[in-house]
Amino acid sequence: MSTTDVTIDEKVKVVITEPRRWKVLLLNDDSTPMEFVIAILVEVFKHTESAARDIMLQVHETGSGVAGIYSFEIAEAKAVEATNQARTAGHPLQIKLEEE
Ligand code: TYC
Repeated sequence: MSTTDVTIDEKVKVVITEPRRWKVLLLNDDSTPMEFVIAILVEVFKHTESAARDIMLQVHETGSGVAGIYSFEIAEAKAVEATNQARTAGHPLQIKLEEE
């Protein structure tokens, strides 16, 4: 019986790209109560009360603001959760996803 040694000279190219990130934007409207928006920012987006108030005021004063930045799946889940809570409470709060 004979044996043969084989050497494999192979290079593997690994390309790593950063995962895409998505901004969850809150849009201003005339009737969603300020305290409701703050509660959503605390409960769904895990902000402190003080940060939530600042984001809510930014939306109220400029028309939009970033609630958080996440992978697409997490951004979508949080947007759906916040929208469901708003509709259940009868508020027109609008939420958009935008790639970072
Ligand atoms: N503009 C609303 C009001 O005066 C408050 C508000 C803030 C609504 C942020 C939506 O995403 C929003 N009651």
